[in-house]
Amino acid sequence: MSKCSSMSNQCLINKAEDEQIDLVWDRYEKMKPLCGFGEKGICCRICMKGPCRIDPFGDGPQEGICGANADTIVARNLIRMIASGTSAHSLHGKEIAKTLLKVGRKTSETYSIKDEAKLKTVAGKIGITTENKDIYQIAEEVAYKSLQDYGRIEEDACSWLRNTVTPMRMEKLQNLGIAPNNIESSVTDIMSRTHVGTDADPVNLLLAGLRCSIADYTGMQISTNLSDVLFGTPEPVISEANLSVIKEDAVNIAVHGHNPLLSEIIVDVVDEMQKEAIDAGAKEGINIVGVCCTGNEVLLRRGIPLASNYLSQELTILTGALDAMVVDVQCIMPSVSKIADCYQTKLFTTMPDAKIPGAEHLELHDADARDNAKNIVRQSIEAFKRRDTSKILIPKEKNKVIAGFSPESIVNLLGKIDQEKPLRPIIDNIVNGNIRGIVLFAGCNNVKITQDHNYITMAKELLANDILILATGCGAGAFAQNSMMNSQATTDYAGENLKSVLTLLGHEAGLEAPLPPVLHMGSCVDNSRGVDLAVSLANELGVDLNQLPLAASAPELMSEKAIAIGTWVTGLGIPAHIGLMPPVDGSPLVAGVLTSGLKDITDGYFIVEPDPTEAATKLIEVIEKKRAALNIPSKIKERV
Ligand code: BF8
Ligand code: SF4
Repeated sequence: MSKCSSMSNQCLINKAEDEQIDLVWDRYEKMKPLCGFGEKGICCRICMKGPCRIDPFGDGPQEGICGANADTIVARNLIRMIASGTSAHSLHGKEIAKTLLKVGRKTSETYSIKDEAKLKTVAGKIGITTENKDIYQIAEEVAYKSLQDYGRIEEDACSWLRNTVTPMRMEKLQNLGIAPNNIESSVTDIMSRTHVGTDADPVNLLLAGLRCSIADYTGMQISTNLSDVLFGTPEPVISEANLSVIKEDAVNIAVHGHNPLLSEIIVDVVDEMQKEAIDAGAKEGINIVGVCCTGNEVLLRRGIPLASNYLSQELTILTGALDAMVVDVQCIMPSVSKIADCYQTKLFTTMPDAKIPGAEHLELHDADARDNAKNIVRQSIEAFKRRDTSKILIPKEKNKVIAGFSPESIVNLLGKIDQEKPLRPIIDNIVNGNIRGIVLFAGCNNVKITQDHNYITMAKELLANDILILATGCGAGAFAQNSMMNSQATTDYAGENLKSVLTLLGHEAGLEAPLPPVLHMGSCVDNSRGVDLAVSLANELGVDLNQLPLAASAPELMSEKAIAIGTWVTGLGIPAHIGLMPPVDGSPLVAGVLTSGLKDITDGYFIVEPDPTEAATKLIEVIEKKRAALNIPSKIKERV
């Protein structure tokens, strides 16, 4: 199996081999064979009577020491993953909300409100009136009410859930008892009920997981919307992607992780410090590049080029030209510390809950965020001076990217065609079959799959079948790195009907070129943007989310956050394809609930399909069935 789909990245993998540096792929090989009990989810180390494991072949123990069977153990393990994913996304949102609260109270020395219009829209969404209130008061109230979603006592559902899904979906979630009133208690609930000797009913456990995943969705809404208020709502922006965005003649600083609170400030201070870098010999000054979701955040809002998604993060350092990597939280391989040591690269950690041995820790506080950012940039300039130029190897392959497709920007764009009903052109084209459906690609890379391969294979198939693609997280990174987010990609990959729509929309919107066939919506928390768009379409048509010709896919998922996202996608009634079996097939019952039983409860379900071509075929079938149920014509049938 090749390691990554990019030939130019392969040269860095070879370089690592020459320099005897282990990368993620090498550590994976050394780890084989992976633990079969772990892969099936049937090991339990919840209490110290164990660890216990269930024999998947039926010869050995079928119960843990306490009597828990495979169904209980698998369900408990799975929902603990959901709880962890929910914590990660939600805490991100909480940090942003706390920052907005400071801004509203005029106690922030660093941050301000960049999008007042969005603040007012958001206020309306969560039931806050704006008349006769100044912008600070609105910000304070919005932040306060958002923070209440983390700890409310009242039994009614979270504010950020109530008005962000369709009314029908809300009713369904409430009737099922899975509309959370409190994000953090949905996590605590899981940790409590999975304690030894508590909930042993796999279905009851899974329902708690489903409820927690809806809390995950709620936290994402907070993260995305309040980040837009503080840092601006993305508009289409042209940039580049791939490791080639690292420049030999610049001081290169990678921002990596998820939370935009620090990366935004670094981008801000760079302008003031360009001269220092040039004086140090960096002809092109300071060059900020993005990695993972922090990379997506600054790409969408600031046009910062994206160097890498998850799996090739180590390769950014292997170029020998990365002078600093600044990380915040989540999806940072601890290995970057050791690899940075082989080069001049400085590694900075910035969050109290995410330290890495070997890194310099410069904590982000509102009062000194700018000073810390300058300190980081200054140390990066010093690192640039220490570079060993003989070790530099930067791949050449560069890809143009058009990013920044927030629902607001899509509405603005389409408003140029129909100001009264901006979504009409999309709806009309879905109804007439020019756009047969929409698939949202999300999630990670996984070392078990050739990097980006599943994304690209599936997308080509779906686009050829006139299915529009939205993308977030490392999925978006995969498409950006593989030239699928520009106008040329529409010419190259879109089916004739989709191509004509994207060309027409692009021209009518004044772009003088087709819209890209894969729309970059942002980081993983920005999956909420995909829901916003879908909810607007559903509300316009007067249907629920499960009725739309929609699906989601995480073909290379890896993290617990991806499990949480996949689960809420199904909770919202949308089929979710995953390209790897999560650790659940030690329990046919749990696997069965996820892949079919859920359908009767939420209308959503998981499709597990490792083969990307098969997966695309299955998603096309799903979309055709939804079209048939809505009674809108099927171009497939017409063609046959
Ligand atoms: O939150 S897609 S590898 S970077 S978990 Fe992580 Fe997965 Fe990437 Fe963004 Ni999302
Ligand atoms: Fe074993 Fe039960 Fe303890 Fe798990 S909770 S480790 S199954 S005894």
